[in-house]
Amino acid sequence: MSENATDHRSERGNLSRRSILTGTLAGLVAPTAVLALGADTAAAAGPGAIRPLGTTRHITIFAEPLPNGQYGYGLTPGKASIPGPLLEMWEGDTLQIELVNNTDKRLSIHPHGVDYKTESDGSPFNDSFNEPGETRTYTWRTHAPQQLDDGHWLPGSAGYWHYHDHALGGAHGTDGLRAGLYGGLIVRRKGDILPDRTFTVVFNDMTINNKSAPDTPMFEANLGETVEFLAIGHGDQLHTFHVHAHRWANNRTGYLTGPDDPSQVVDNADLNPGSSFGFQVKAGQRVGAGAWMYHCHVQFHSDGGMAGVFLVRNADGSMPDGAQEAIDRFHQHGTHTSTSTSTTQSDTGHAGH
Ligand SMILES: [Cu+2]
Repeated sequence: MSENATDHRSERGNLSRRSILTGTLAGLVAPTAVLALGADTAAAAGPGAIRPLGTTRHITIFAEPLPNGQYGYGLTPGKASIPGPLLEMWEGDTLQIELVNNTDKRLSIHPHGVDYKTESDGSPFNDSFNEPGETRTYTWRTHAPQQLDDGHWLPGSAGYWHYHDHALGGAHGTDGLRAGLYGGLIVRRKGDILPDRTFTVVFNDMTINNKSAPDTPMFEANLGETVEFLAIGHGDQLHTFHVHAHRWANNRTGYLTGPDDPSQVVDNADLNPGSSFGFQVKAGQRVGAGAWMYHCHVQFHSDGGMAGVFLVRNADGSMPDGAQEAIDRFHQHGTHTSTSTSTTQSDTGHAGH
């Protein structure tokens, strides 16, 4: 599996054992509390109700320097990654993040989509950041949808969100973002389908997860598995996110609620800086196992290295016919097919044309 993929399968089939924070955080959460929370959260969404329900959890995140001038967040010292760890919450949860700054730079962590006070904003503007070597706690809260007395609904926190530095190098964390200080944040609603695997895909400037083809992450799943993509945009470029042979509803979950659900079905969506979305698909459904491409559909971006492989293995995990050959071609040729003079051909980390 790619380092940017989160494998949920070991938790599947016994949802009471599934932790809301995946991977190495699993042991931090009382599983029964997660399920009880979901029930209480739904019950709280009555007219006018604002009930502070949910589990408060504490995690520690380490911001660390990486090779080549990059930086990353990690859950364990020495294990920082780009993107940082996928964080998951249920609506109603509170997350207290102790951010340890193991760098010699000022930095922070700033979330999208959740509730926080100015001191947890993560911006120098609000004097909310870690000095070099400093440890600081940031608190993120979430809430369920709320019905108003007039019958309208205010949104809950559920969504495909993200977090990032907002202080390295300036007021907006521009240097930190460029260097890799970002990650995915998913807030789920009670009843949401839990995927087998989650892939965090960040279009950051002209890279995917700070890598260029053919070094971009290869996301792997087995035929028929429920795969979740969390797509995030950063940097100075406008992007579009496209996956071959798979499509989703352009709404909160990617699923339709019924045959008459008017949500637009897409296989390509805007992924501009600061925005994010997510969806789930059944890997290879109706199209079969194989090496499928995902890429930015701005042509000089895909030609410039913003492409990768979504490998759908056979249901038993074996390689589908032709998949290895496709992957080999991807590695030999990268994604370069254009000779246009407008194509950016920096070739950083690229194989030959
Ligand atoms: Cu692009």
